Amino acid sequence: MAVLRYLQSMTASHTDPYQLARDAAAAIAEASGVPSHDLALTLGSGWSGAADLLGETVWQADATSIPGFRPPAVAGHVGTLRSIQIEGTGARALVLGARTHFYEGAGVDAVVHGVRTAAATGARTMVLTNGCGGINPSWTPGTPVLISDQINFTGATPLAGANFVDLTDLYTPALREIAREVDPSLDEGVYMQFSGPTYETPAEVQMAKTIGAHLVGMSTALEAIAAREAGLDVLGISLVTNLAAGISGEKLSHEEVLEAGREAGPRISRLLAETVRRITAPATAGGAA
Ligand code: 8IG
Repeated sequence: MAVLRYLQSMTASHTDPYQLARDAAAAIAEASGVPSHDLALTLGSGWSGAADLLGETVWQADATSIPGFRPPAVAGHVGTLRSIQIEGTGARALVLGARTHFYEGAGVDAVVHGVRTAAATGARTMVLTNGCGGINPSWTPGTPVLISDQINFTGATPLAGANFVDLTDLYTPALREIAREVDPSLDEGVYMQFSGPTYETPAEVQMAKTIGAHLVGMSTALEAIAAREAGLDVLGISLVTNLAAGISGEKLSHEEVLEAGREAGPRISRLLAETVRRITAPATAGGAA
């Protein structure tokens, strides 16, 4: 019987994605010496430099050393996990430099493993960043845009069963407010996640525009759903690295994406660092209890 129970427990941790996330969180706590985290960030295309401005890195490791994390498939993504002590507030941030994309074909649970792990470390807030295509022609490459809402066009979901999660305020309004205090010039837009790995056709971009999207990308929407399921507040910020196909007449290239990220790096790093500092600042006396 003991052997049977052992085999069942092994099977459970290998098939239950929530258990795998708890195992990953325990491994992070053990390896880092940081028992819990307050906030987590996923750094997408163009955003990897932002971690350095957040505060002191107290631990970092190759993500593949932690259960459930896969090596990154995209040039420009860094497969590193970091625990950072936020400058000024002392809060603990878990930085996920590795993202598994839906187009890798590893399944939705692999895509949202980082978010579920963040929740299991104790994080209450998930900051999701990405590089994406912009539909609004005034958003030149290198423009950061707050995500106000999303359209999940992947045909997939991280949830299973009769789990009717409300997504009315998926991207927490109070967090968007804080980001706009840091940079009042920030625009907002609806992010539409396509499956990828192709960029859209111009006709698909026109469809996206017609149904209410302003940003098109290959990440974030599935992760935001998993974050909300876990009860996390969500902040999403896109870096428009290219105009979506057919908007400018130019062809899209991954090189262009990397270049826009490099140029916008300092500005978006400061935006992210200051926003996270304010999110994690303790409430001032006289403020909300
Ligand atoms: I960076 O134009 C980046 N990622 N779907 N479309 C989609 N994903 C993207 C794009 C884009 N640019």
